[in-house]
Amino acid sequence: MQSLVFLLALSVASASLIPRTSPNLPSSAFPKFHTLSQSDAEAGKDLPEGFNTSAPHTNALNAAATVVTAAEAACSASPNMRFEWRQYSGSDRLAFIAGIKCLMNKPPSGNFPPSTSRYEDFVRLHQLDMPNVHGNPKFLAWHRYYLWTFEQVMRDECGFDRAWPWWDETLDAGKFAQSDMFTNTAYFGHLPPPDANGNGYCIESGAFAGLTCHIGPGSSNTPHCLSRAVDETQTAQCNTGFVNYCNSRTSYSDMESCAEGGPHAYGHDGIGAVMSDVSASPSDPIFWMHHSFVDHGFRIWQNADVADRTTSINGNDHNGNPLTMDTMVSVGGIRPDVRIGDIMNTLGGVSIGGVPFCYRYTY
Ligand SMILES: [Cu+2]
Repeated sequence: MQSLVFLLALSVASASLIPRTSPNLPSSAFPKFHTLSQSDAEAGKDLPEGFNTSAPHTNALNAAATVVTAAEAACSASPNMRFEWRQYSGSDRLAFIAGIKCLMNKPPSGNFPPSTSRYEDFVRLHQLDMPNVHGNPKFLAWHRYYLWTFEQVMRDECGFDRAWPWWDETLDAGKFAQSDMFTNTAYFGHLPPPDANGNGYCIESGAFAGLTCHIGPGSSNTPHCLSRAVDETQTAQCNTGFVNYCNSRTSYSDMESCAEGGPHAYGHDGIGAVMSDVSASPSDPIFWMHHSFVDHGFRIWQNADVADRTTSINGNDHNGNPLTMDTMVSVGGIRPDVRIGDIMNTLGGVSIGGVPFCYRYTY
C-alpha cells in the first residue's frame, strides 16, 4: 500500500514535468471538406441529374400530417429556445463553456475506444459514422440528432441547465476571427491565420488552451493539439445570400447538397486545421456552434412549408437506399435510435428516452 502511494505521488510529480506531447499537425494532415461554390450550385453542378423541381418527397406521414399530436401541442406551447450567441447572456455563455469542459474531464464510456473522455466519445462516434452521414442527404437529419444528443448528455451528465446557444454565422461571414467567441479569452480561444507554410497554430488561449485531441486526423488516431488556421475568404461563404440560395431549392435532397457543400463546408474549412478534418472535426468545440448554424438553416428551409417539409424527405442514403420517414438514425447507443420522422419536426415533441424532442430558434 505504501509503495502504491509512493508510486502515485511520483507519477503526479513527474506528470507536471512531462513536456506537452501533442504535436501541431500540418494542414495537409487534415482531410478537407469538399466545397461547392455558390456559382456552381446555381449552375446545378452538384446535381448532375438536374434540379428535382417536382420534389417527390417520400411522405410516410401524409395521412397524419394535418393532425396535431398532443406531444406536438405541448411542445409548441413551450419549446426549448436556442438563443443566438449575441442574445445569450454572459453567465449562459460561461455555463456552456463549462459544460463542454466538464464532458472533456469525464471518463469515456468505454464504448468508443480509443476515446479518452466522454467528450471524445462524440468525436469517435462522428469519425466512425463519417461516410454514412456526409456526402448524402442523411447529413442534415443525422447532425440534427447528433447535436441534440450532445445537448442531452451535457444536461444529464454535467448538470447543464441553461438554454442552448446557436451561432448566426451570416453576421460574422468573412470576419469570424473578430467574433468575441474567439477574441474573449473566456470562450473558445483565438482564431489565428495560418503560418507562412499554411499550417495552423495550437490554440493557447481561451477555455481550451493546450487541449490535446486523441481522435483523428481522418480515420487515424494520433494525439495532436487543437489547432486552427482561419481563411476569411472561405468564412465569407457563410453568408445570407448563399444560405438563402440553398434554401430556395424546393426538394430536400437538392437543398441538402447545397447546404452541405456550401456554407457548411466553407465554415469548416474556413476555421481550418482540426475543424477542416471531415472525420474528427468535433474535436474543436466550435464544431457545436457551427452545426447549430447548419441546423438553423435546415429549420428555416422547413419553415417555408412546415406541413410538407417536416413530414417528408427524399434522396438516397450512402448505400443508395431511399430515405423515408422510417429510416433509422443512430448515435451509437448514446441515445436511442430514432426514425427520421421523429426528428424532422423540431417542434414535434416526440419522446426520445423520456425527453421530448422539442426546440426552436429565437429567429
Ligand atoms: Cu459531420
